[in-house]
Amino acid sequence: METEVRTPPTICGMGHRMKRKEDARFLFGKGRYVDDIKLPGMLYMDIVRSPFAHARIKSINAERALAMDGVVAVITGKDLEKYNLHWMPTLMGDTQMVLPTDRVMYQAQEVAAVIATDRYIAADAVEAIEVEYEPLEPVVDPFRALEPDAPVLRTDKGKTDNHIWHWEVGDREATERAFQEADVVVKQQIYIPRIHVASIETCGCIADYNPAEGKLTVYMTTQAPHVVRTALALVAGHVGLSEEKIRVISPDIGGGFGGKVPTYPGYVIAIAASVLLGKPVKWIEDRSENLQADSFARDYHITAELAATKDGKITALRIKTLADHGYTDAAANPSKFPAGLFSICTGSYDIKHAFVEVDAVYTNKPPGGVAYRCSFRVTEAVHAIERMVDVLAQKLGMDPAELRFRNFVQPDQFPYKSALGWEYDSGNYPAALRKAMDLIGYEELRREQAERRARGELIGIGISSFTEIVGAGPSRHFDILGIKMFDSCELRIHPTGKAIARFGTKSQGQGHETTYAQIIAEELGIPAAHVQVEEGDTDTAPYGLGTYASRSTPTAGAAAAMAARKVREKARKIAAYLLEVSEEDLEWEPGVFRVKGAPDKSVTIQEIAFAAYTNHPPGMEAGLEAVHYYDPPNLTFPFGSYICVVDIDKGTGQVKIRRFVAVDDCGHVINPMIVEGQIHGGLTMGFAPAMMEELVYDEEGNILTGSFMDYLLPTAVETPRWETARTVTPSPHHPLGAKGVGESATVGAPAAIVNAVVDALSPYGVTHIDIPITPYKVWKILHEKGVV
Ligand code: MCN
Ligand code: CUM
Repeated sequence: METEVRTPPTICGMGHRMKRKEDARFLFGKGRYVDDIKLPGMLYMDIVRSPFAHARIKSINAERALAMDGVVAVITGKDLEKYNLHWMPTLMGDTQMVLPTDRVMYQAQEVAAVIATDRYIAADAVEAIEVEYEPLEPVVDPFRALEPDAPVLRTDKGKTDNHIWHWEVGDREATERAFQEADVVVKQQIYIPRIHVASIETCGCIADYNPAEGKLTVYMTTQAPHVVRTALALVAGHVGLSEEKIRVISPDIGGGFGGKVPTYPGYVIAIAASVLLGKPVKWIEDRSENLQADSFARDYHITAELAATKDGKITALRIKTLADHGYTDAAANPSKFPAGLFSICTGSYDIKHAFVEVDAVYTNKPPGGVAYRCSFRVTEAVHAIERMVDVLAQKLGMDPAELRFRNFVQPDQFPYKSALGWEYDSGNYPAALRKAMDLIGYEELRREQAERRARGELIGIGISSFTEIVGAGPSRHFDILGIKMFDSCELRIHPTGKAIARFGTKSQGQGHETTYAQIIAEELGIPAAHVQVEEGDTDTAPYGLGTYASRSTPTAGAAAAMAARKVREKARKIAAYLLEVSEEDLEWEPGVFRVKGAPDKSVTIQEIAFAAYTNHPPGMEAGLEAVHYYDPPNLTFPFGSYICVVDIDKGTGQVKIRRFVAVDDCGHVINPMIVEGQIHGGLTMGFAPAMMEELVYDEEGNILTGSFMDYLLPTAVETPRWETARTVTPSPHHPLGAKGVGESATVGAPAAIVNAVVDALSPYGVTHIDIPITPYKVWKILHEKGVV
C-alpha cells in the first residue's frame, strides 16, 4: 500500500515531494537564528564554569573583572538568592541550581556570569574572575553512587542517599514463573553510553526586558516555547513576570534533537540580568560549553533477560536498569513516565510476560537524560530487545530473521495490548522484514557469509525490527509539569483564498513550514504554496507543547487536518448559499464544491473565501477560520526493519558497513522527500553512537571527550550509503493515517549495526559488544579471542 496522491502538483497535498518552502531563506543565508538578532543597546553574557566535578566554593572575587572597561555586572548565586532565583525546577519536577551559592556538582557547571558591552570583553572578564574551590570527593560511577559510604550529593533536598526514583511496570511474579519454566534463558549486560546531540547551532537566548512596559521578550533556542513561558511565569511570578507579560520567540533553530527541550541556567541568568539592568542581554553558548554542559542522552546500564522455549518462542522478558541522571533529574519526560517510554521494550514481539524496573541515581555529571532523537528512551528499549533477540538466536543456533518471524506480533493481532500496558495501534512487522530481506538479498548473503567464513573472513549481517511509540498525548496519561500534552493549529483563510496557519509545535529543521502547508492543501485544496506556516511565537501561536518525541505530525499535524475540516464545513455552508442549493447537494473535491449531478455548477475555495468576507450568508459570522486543539486518542506506533552488512578488517579492527537497507513504516506519508530526509539524518544519528560517539569521564569527573578532537562525529566520509524503502500501514486513529517518523531511524539503527558486528564475530564466541564499536574495541576482541 502507498499513500494515495489526491491533489494535482499545483495544489501539492499529501504524497507530493514538494521542495521545502523554508529552504529558500536558508540557501540565501537569510535564516534568522537567535544569534542573528541584534537589538539596540544589547549586552553580552558569558559564563564562568567549574573546573571541578564536585567542590565547595570558598570565595568568588570579581574585583578585577568589574574593573575592566565594558564590564557591566557580575552575577553570582548569592545575587540571585536575594530574589529567590538561584534554583529552578526541572521538567521532571526535580530542582536545579541556576547559579550555586556554595557547591558545584559537575565539571563545566555555571558558577557566575559576566555581563559586558561586548562578547570578547565578557570572555576576558570570565578569565579575570577568581574562584577559590575546595575539591570534594566526586561520585562518577552510578553503581558507586548506590554504595552506602558514597558521598551524598543532594543534601540540599534532605537526601540521605543518591537514589532518585524506582520505577517498575509489568507482572513480576508471572514473569518470574515464566523464567523458571523456560527451556532456555539468556542474560546480557548492555551499557548504552552517554552521548551528546551536537546540533550545528548551540543553545542561547536574548532576554529583552522593557521596564516601561514591564514586558519580557525572550528569543530563545527552544523546542517548546509555550512551556517555557508558563514555567517562567510560575517561577518568576513573584518578581513581577506574569504570563501575559512574557513573550517567548523561538526563531529559526539550527537543529534541536532534544537538546533544546530543557531550560538551561544560562537562559534564566540572562533573563535575570536583563530584568535587573533593563537592557537586552544575549547569551550564546560556545561549542565546548554545549558539549560539556548541556543535556546528555542515554547513560543506561541495562541487565536484560529473555526466556524462551527450545524451538524459539519467547515467553518472557525481564529488564533491570540503572539510569545515571547526573546531578539532577532534568530529563524531559512526560511527568508520569520517569523512564520515558522505555516500557515499549517488548518491541515488535508477542511476549506474554514482562517485567521492567529502572532505578535512577545522582552522580557528579551534567544533568539531562532525554535528547538525541530518542522518543523518550525508546532508543534504549529498542537496543535492549533487538540485541537480546540476537543473543537468543545465537544461543538457539537459529537464524535471527527466523526467530523474529516466529515471535512478531501478527498483523491480525492489532490493536495489540502489550504485556507492559501499551496498545499498539497498527503494524505489519513480517511485511517490513520480508521487504528488507528481499531488498538486501538475505539468503544469498547468508550463503556468501558461509563461504567467506570458511576462508576465515569476517562478514556479519544484522537485523533490527523495531517498534517506535510516538505522538504524546493522549493527555489523560501525558503531561509535563501538569500541562496536558495536546497540540494545536489555528488556521485563517484570507479573502483572496490564501492562508496562514499557526501551531503550538516548533520546527528545528524538520520542514514543518512545508508539510503542515501540504496537510492544509490536502484538506482544503488551497495550494500549499499559498499556506503560510508560523510557529514559535507565544504571542501569536496557539498554545502547544512543542516539538520533540516525533509528536508534531501525530498531534499538531492532526490538529491542522481537523482545523481545515472545520473551515471546510463552514465553506460548505457558504458554497450552498452561493450556489443556492442545500449543503447535502454538494460534493467536495480538493478545492471545489460542485452540485451533485450538475458538475458545471461549482465554486472554488478561493471564491468561497472571498464571499466569507464580502457576501456571507445572512446570520453567519464573517470570516473563514478555525482553531483546533488535538488530543490524540492513542500514540502512533511507526516501525521498521533494518538490515546491515559489515565487513571487518582483521588487521585493524575497522568495521566497514557494506550495505544498510532501511524499510520504514510511518503510515501515510505527507511528504516522501522530507520523510526520506528524516530517515537519512536519523540513520546517520544511529550510526554515530553505534560506531563513534561517547561522552567519557575520568574518576575525578573530568570530561575526557570535551571537544570534537575526542568526541567523534561522523562526517560524509565515514557515513555509509543508506538504502531506504517503505511500507504503509496507516494509523487507524490519526485523521490522516500518519504516524511520526523523525526519530525512527535513530531508534532502530544502532542495534542493526551491533548485531551485524556480533554476527561477524560470533564464530569466535562473541555474544555482545557495547557501543560505540570503535576499531580499537574490535581489535582487542580479535586478539583476546585469538582470531588473529
Ligand atoms: N512527516 C511526513 N509524513 C509522516 C510523518 C512525518 O511527511 N507520516 C514529516 C513531518 O511533516 C515533518 C517531519 O516528517 O516535517 C518530521 O515529523 P514528525 O515525525 O512528526 O517529527 P517532529 O516534526 O515532531 O520532529 C521531531 C523529531 C525529533 S523528536 C527529533 S529529536 C529530531 C527529528 O525530528 N530533530 C531534528 N528530526 C530532526 N530533523 C532536523 N532537521 N533537525 C532536528 O533537530
Ligand atoms: Cu528525545 S530527542 Mo527529540 O524528542 O526532540
